[in-house]
Amino acid sequence: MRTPIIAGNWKLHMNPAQTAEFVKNVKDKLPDSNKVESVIAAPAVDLDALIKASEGSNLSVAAENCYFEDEGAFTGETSPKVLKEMGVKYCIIGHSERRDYFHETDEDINKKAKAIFRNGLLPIICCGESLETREAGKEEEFVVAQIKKALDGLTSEQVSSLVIAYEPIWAIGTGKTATSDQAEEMCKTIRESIAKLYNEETAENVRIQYGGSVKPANVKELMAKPNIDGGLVGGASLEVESFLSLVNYQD
Ligand code: G2H
Repeated sequence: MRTPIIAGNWKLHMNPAQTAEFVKNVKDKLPDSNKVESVIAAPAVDLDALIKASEGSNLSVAAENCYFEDEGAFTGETSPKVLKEMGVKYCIIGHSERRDYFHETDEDINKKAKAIFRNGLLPIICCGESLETREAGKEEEFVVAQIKKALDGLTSEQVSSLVIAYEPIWAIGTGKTATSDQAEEMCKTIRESIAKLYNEETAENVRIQYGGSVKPANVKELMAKPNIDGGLVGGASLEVESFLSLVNYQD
């Protein structure tokens, strides 16, 4: 049985004081972590505040990005080794905003995935097609190729423990959600591709989130789909009440 995982992705929002206040308001209202894993991914500058504020709660902490080297002359980068030392559990990689604005390639994402595992963190690997690719009917081959490249060289044990977030680019921050059937169809395709690359057991273990305008009004319908194990939520994770309704979607 896969534990559902709802992760807020704060992107470039919030400061340390707002982070501490947010966590203070949600920490006692989160679901049992065996029922639903609640995660917040915050900007690197807020992680210390997030970790301190969430101590002793059911909240898991994620970074939004890291570099693939642990240390060295890489001005401005974030070390996965230090993220681990700080108490971070997950690190998002390959978000379409990073692929697009910061020119991250599938190879970078694969190197980051390996660096994340080397340091005892877990990756949340994002994938997803543009509107152009979907309109050309090539979305499945595009996403499967992204997954294949991101996972290259990882063991089945590692793949079993990671999270994949399917985020069609045309549904991000646009208010346009993929229908729950479109989301389910791609999450199923991703799972089948992992069964082919690895085996059935690995495919059954890996958790696959949908992301792109997830909100309290659509979370239940998405989460009812058999291959959708969670949500990666941007805009709707920034308000306390909204975040709480997302993580408590089962109530
Ligand atoms: C997609 C998502 C979070 P939003 O980027 O990763 O953002 O929920 O605002 O579409």
